[in-house]
Amino acid sequence: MREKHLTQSAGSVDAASERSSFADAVGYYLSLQPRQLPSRYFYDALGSALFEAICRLPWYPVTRAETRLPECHARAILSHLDPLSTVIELGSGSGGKLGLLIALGRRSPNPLTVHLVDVSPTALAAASDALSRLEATTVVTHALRYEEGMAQIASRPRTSCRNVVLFLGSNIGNFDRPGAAAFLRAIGSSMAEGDGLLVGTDLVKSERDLLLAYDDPLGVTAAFNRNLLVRINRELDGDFDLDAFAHRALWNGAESRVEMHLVCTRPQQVTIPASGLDFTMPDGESIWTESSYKYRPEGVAAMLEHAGFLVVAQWIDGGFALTLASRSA
Ligand code: AVJ
Repeated sequence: MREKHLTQSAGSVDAASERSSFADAVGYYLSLQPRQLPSRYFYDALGSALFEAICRLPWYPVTRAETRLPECHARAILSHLDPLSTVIELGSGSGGKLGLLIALGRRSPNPLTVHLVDVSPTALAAASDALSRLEATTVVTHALRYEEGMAQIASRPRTSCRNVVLFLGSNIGNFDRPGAAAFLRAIGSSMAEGDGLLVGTDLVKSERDLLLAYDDPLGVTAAFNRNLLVRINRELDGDFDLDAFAHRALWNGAESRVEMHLVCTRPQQVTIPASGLDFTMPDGESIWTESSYKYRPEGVAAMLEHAGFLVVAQWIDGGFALTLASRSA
């Protein structure tokens, strides 16, 4: 039997205001010392495709670990959330992990509404396509940043059944520690008592393995990183000399994070008219493009409890942790 496919698109930012906020952010962050760019801008159509390729690399274990966890524990995870009516996934990417969780873990085919919040329209299209094939499932997409998406979802009427918020793929790793704590609190404030939060975190492991994951021998991560400059050149009329930037990944043990940088290897003048920028970059100066924080299992639990959650269960596999918490009273 063929099921009904239900998908709606609830919100997105229009292209002109998207471009102008990108231009402003680039102007602001590239003027800081050290120069920076926010990692959320990696995900244009090409960047999203490169990220999907990263997820298939043998050196990037995050996605495989996080696919195995719901494969093994989907029933256990969802049994804590019965009766579930609404799933909200922040940073859904292509939606594969959520699809597995629902397909394997759902006991009764009660109608389920799935809200997907992601800045990448390409990723949302793939995810809603995959998820709307599930039985009795309505998919609503929000092409917005996490906070805006959460606010839009919270403004809708809710049922008395349970909601669960999924924050998988180690997406929380892009926040620094205080930022992650504040973000979890903000999510908690839009949840009702008994609602669930499932968080995926990459764990601290050997420096060698961490660096291989972020500086792979095929150069896919390097392309993903440099694509940010490609995007600035294309969308904001920038003139970065792409050949003159080297990809660098490093482990910052004191901060417990992998950092990605783009190091200038030939002195150059950079102009980005849409951002009001005109500056020189000497040989060796770098642009810091991403931080990916790594956790210890007990650190995740402490952070959640501190943000007003009760930890229900934690599953660990392949250097990765999935932690289920519920909103405390
Ligand atoms: C999507 C933020 C979880 O930090 O591992 C992958 C992005 N950057 N390779 C991560 C990423 C370089 C990824 N997150």
